[in-house]
Amino acid sequence: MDVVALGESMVTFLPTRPGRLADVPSFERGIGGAESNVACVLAAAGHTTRWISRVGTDGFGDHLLETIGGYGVDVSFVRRDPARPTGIYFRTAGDRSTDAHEVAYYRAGSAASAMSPAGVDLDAVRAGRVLHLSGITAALSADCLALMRELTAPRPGRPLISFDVNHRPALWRDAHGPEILLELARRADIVFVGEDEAEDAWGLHGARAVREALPEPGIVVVKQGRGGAVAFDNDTDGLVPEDATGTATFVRALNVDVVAAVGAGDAFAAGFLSATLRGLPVRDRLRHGHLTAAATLTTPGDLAAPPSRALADRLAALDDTAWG
Ligand code: KDG
Repeated sequence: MDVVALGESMVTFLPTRPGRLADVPSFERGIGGAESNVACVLAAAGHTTRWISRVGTDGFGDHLLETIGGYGVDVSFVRRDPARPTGIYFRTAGDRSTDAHEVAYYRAGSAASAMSPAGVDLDAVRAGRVLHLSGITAALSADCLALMRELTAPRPGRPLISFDVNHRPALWRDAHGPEILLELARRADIVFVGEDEAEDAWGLHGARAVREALPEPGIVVVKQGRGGAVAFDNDTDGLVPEDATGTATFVRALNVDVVAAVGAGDAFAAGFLSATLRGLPVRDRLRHGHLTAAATLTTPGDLAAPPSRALADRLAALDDTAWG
C-alpha cells in the first residue's frame, strides 16, 4: 500500500450559479474531504491507496463509499455508525479574483467526529508507506485529536507522516487550535502549509519563517497561492534525492483560469506525494504538485481527475522557459 489517508469526508453541495449562499437557489452534489481527495487523486495517478474514516448508515455515507471506492481507493476499513450522520457541507462558487467563498458545514456530531484511537484499526491506518493526515481531523473532537496525537507519536516503523495543516478556524472550538497544529506539524515528516494560513494561524511572515518554526520535518512545503510553492528539505529519512542541497526550491504555479480553488491544496499534496513516492527530485515534486492542482483549480468541484502520469511527466519535464 502506497498511501493511507485518514479523515472526514462529506457530501458537498455545489452552487448551480454564482452568488451568496443566501441567494443560490439550488445545488449539485459532489464529494469533499481533504484527506480522501488526496487518496482519490493518488489512486487516479496509479498509486495504491486506502481511506479510513467513519460515515453514517445514511445514503450520504453510501454515496461517499461508492464514489471514493470508485476511484480505486480501498474503503474496506471505513466504519459505519448507525447513531451518527455523515457530515455534509454547502459552499458558494467563490470570487474568482480572491478565491474567497462561503462555507456552511453540517458536521458537528458527525460519524467521523467519533473517530478515536480505540475506534479505528490502527494496523490498517499504519499499513502504507505514507500516512496522510490533516489538521482538520484535530479540530473535529477531543477523540479525533487524541487519534491524531497517537498517529503522529514517534514509534519504530512508523510510516512517513504527511501532514497538511489545513487550518479551518470555523471548526475549532479550542482556542489552542493553532498551537495544536504546530505541535502536530512538528511531528510530521512532510508538511504542507499555505503562507497565508501560517500567517493567520501562527503569525509567521514568509516561507522562511515557517521553516524556522518547523525545523524538524524532512520536508516543509509552503504554498504561496498563485505565486508558486517553495519546498525546504533536509537530508533525513531517505526522503530527499541525491541532488538535494538542503536549501529551498521554488517553483512558480501555472497561470490558469481559476474556476474554484477548494480542493486545489489537496490535489497539490497528491501530486507532490506521487512524485515523492516515485523518488523524483524536489523540483519535480513541486511541478507535479502544480500540475495536479491546476486540474482541480479549473473545475468546479473539490476533486478532479489528475493528468495522466505520462502527460504529467511530459509537462514536468518542460524546460525553465515553460515553467517561468
Ligand atoms: O481541502 C478541501 C476540503 O476543505 C474540502 O474538500 C472539505 O475537507 C473539507 C473541509 O473540512 O473543509
